[in-house]
This record gives sequence, structure tokens and C-alpha cells, in this order.
Amino acid sequence: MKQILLGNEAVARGAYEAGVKVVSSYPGTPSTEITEAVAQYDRIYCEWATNEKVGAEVAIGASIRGARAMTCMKHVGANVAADPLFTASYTGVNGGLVFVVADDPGMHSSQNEQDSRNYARAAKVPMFEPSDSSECKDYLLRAFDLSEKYDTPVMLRLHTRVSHSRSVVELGEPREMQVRPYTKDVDKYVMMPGMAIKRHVVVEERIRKLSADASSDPEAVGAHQVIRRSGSSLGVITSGASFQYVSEALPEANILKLGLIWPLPVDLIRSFASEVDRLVIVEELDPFLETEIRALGIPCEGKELFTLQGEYSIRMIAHALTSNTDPARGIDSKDLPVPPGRPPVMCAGCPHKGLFLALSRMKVQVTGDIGCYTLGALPPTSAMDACVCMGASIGMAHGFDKATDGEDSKKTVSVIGDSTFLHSGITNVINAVYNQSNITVIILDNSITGMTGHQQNPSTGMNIRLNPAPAISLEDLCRALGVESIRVVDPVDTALCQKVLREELDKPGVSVVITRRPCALIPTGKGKKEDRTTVNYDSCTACGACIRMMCPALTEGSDKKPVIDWDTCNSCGLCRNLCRFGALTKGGRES
Ligand SMILES: Cc1ncc(C[n+]2csc(CCOP(=O)(O)OP(=O)(O)O)c2C)c(N)n1
Repeated sequence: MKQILLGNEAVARGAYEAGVKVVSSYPGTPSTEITEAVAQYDRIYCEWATNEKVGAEVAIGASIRGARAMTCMKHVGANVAADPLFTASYTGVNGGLVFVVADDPGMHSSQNEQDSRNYARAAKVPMFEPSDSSECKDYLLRAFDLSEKYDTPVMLRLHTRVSHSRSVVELGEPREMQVRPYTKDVDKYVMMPGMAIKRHVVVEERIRKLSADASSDPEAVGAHQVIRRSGSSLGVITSGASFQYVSEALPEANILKLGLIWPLPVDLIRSFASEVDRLVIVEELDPFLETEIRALGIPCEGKELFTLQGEYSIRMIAHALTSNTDPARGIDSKDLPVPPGRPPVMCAGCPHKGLFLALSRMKVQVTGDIGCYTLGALPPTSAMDACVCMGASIGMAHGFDKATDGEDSKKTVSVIGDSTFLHSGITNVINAVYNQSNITVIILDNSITGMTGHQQNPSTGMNIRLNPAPAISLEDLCRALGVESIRVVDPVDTALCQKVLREELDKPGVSVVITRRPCALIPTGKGKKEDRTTVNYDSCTACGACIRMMCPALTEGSDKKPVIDWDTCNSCGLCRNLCRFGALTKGGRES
């Protein structure tokens, strides 16, 4: 049977067909839907882990115990999971073990554009890169077989275009995989120097053998494909989504399409290069293949023709390598007739907005974190000074405090979401308490992992399959970490937020303020229809305070007075709290 699947859904299908037993992941665009789709297969145990390192360690444990296991993450998640990954390369596996990492060229939803292929090389683990949904499934099956055959974790590299595109996939039957017997093997699984020194030799030998096998049996081992076209002296080496662009942009070119992009099939590359007069490497982001191929002494072109940044397109490749500058050739998404861009804003009823209005009025310094609330850095609130990576907000506030001998602590707060706090904020609070910091930490608890599309987390009371699960109390947790002052406020009450924050900023030590209100897009956060806001135009002075809040439910009418879109209004009441003239009221119809 055939189905049209997202690349991410095809990876999940591959896990099902490969007989995977355990999947533990942390969400992150563009990888999130893989684990959500895995949750549809009852026979796979799957979970949201607290972070990527935890997810990787769960998968490593399941693999050593004999089950096929997988962990999925976005590219920056690989930074968090890098510690276990690098040493899992040394221990090898028992049941097959796959790390799925989804890159985001063009940064559709990320804070940087790092290239995960560098991790495969640095950790000395093989990596496959599919170019469509069918290959997502096929390469994942290959990755599990290769993992067990070569006793190594394997990485599967996706990127946004492949994760989030749909194409046809031929479905297969799931394999019946038994959990393999487990035998205690200290030399293999306990990585102390004495054992690790010996395992490093194994790792280097493994990668050499894989490279040789991928050259001598390119299709079977590496899923490599050589597409020869008579009459052309141009050869292109490529992989992933770039292969799709090259195929359409250069229908006459010879192509070496790599499936296993680490380690490289050196002999195959040499022989392909010898067949063409001009060799061009087409790859998004880093000159990864190009650097390796140049190091082999093979002349080629790459980044002198193409950019290191963002996504490629059919047209870009055609323009660089052919005389065909026909604008109709290939379509760039930026040429499509879509409505003009608009600045990203928080949703109607977003609980984070009230807090950020309070922060902008207080004119405090805000060390930020990653989540929906990062939008607080933009107008209308513009209330964020720095944002680096998940969990960094609290450490940065502590840094501000120590850098100024405590002077900045009265005017600096850190903001962090519930999921992000549990991901990597906890250890920062411990550090701040231990090192006698004077910081105020705001945990924005909207009862969900909002930014990545509403995944459960350990404080929400539900697991990935929406079954009841123990809910961690953020207050109890912070108390256990040594925080003495913990306050809970409703962020829609901006005046109260300001008052509480001012009091906490004035206190010595580490304070935590939890702003609690569910995300407006989850069932518990949906406001009542009868509580939606109405405008009393007789009282309205057209001062613009509510319009400046940039709520998507509220637009400016021709008389500069607000017009409420009742389909979008989520009844949060923030605009009512802001109106000094009593012109915005609850319920009723617009007068
Ligand atoms: C290391 C890492 N993993 C995953 C992500 C993707 N990501 C961005 S924000 C976020 C969590 C947001 O949830 P929360 O902190 O609860 O804030 P909310 O969006 O709900 O306001 C995730 C998982 C990331 N940016 N970095």
C-alpha cells in the first residue's frame, strides 16, 4: 500500500517497520512530528523526555539492553545530546540505535543555522541523509540494520524541506524484532580510560571499514546512486533536498547522490570525479562534502558558487551552473503571490503578553530564553535584552549580578517557560542559589510546551499519549532547590505583576515569580465566549492604548477606535485592564 506522508511521518513509519521498541525525544522544529507520529503506533513505547540529553540516554540504555531505540531532536538539540552521543560511539550498541537530527537551513524556526553533519564526523558515527519521504523510511530501516551490523549508533539527518514535505511512501510490514539478549560487558559498556582507549581503536577501524564498504558496495551499504548522462562533462555531488533541486535544475548533469554522507565512499567519489571534466558540490550550509573532497586532492567547485547561508532552490542552482536564466525555470517560494509579511506577534489571549507589558513599563533588563515568550523582544513590548539558547536566561541574569557586584540585580529579571525551565533551567537555579546570587526568575507557566505546537511536559499532568501522568509542582521544585521566595501571579493582571516583581527585585537572594495561566490555544486556556470584549464607543477616546498592544483580535477602525474580531478574541481581558476609560467591557455585542 502507498501513502502520502510527511518526511517526519515516514521516519515514524520506518521506526514501526524496523521493530523499534523505545523512542524518547524532546520536541524541536522541524523534528517534532516524528515522535508525535510514533505515538500513534501502540507497539512502540514512546515518551517526551525532559531534554535531548535525557532522550539520548534513555535510547542508549534501551539499546544496550537489547531493544531497537531511537531519539529525535532538532539541530540545536544535538548540542544538548552531544555528550552521550560521543561516548555512545565508543560503547557501540546491542539493539540498533538511531539519533535523528533535523537541521533548519534558513532558520524558519531556530536560533542558529548549524550543520549537524559536523557531529557525525566529530563523533565518528555514520550518518544518512534522505531527500524525500520514501527515503526517510528506507534510510531509517537501513540505519537500524547498519547500526547492528557495524555495532555503532547511526545518525539520520533531516532538514526542514524533507521533514515538512509530503511524498509517496510504499508501506511495508513491521518486522518482529526480539529484544536481544544482554550480557554484562564491562570492556564495551563502561567507558573508563582503560576501556575507552581500546574502544577508540575499534571506532577508528569501524569508520575505515564503513568507508571502504560504502565504496565497494555503494548501493547496499551507502544507498549511493550514480546517475550518468551521456553527452555531459559536468558532474555534481549532492545529497538530501539539494539532490531534488539539482535534478530539476540540471537535467543533463551527471550526479553522484550520496545516501550515507558520513563516512564518505572515497573510492566511489574518486572514480566519479575521474569521469567528469567539471566537478561541483551542491550542499546547503557548510562546505562539508567539499572540504572532504578537496582534502582527497580532488579539484572541485562549491562555495565559490553557492552561499553558506539559507536554503537553496532550483532557480539558484540553474542560474549558477547554466546559461538558462529563464525566470520561469523553477519557482522560488519568495516569488509566490502570498500576502506580504507581517511581524510575528503573540496570539490573541496569549498569557505571556500581560507579563511583558508589565516588564516594558518597569524598564527592567530582561535576560530571555527560548519559547513563545521570546516574542516579548519585539514590539509592542520590546522587553528583552539577550536570548541565546534553552536554559540560558537564568545563568545570564546571574552573570549580570556578578558582573556588577549585585548592582544590576535590582533591575534584571530572567524569563523562562515551564518546558524550558524543566529542560535546562533547574541546574541554573541550583547554581544561582549555591553561589548566592541576587536574581529574580520569572517562570512563565502556560501549562504546555507552546512554541513547538503543544507538547506535554512534566508539569502538565499528561504524557505524550495524553494519559494522566504525575505533574511536577514548579513551586515545590523551586523550594527544594533552595529558593526562599516563590510567588504565583496571573499575568493578565499587569498591575499585580508589576507590584510583585518590584517586591521580589528588592529582596536579596534568588526569587521565583511564576506567572500562571494556560496557553489560550489549549482547551483549558480557551476563554468563555460570553466573556469576549466589547467596545463602548461613547466612552472610547481613541487613545490607542489597546491598539498598541498589537492583539490580533483588535484592529483600528477608520475613527482610530478599536474594532474587536469576535472570532479571534479569546476573552483574556488584557485590553480591558489597559483601558483607562472603561470603554472595553466584558460580553454583549459591539455598540
Ligand atoms: C536545545 C533545544 N531544543 C529544542 C528547542 C525547540 N524549542 C524552542 S522553545 C521550546 C520550548 C518552549 O516551551 P516553553 O518553555 O514551555 O515556552 P512556551 O513556548 O510554551 O511559551 C522548544 C522545545 C530549542 N530551541 N533548543
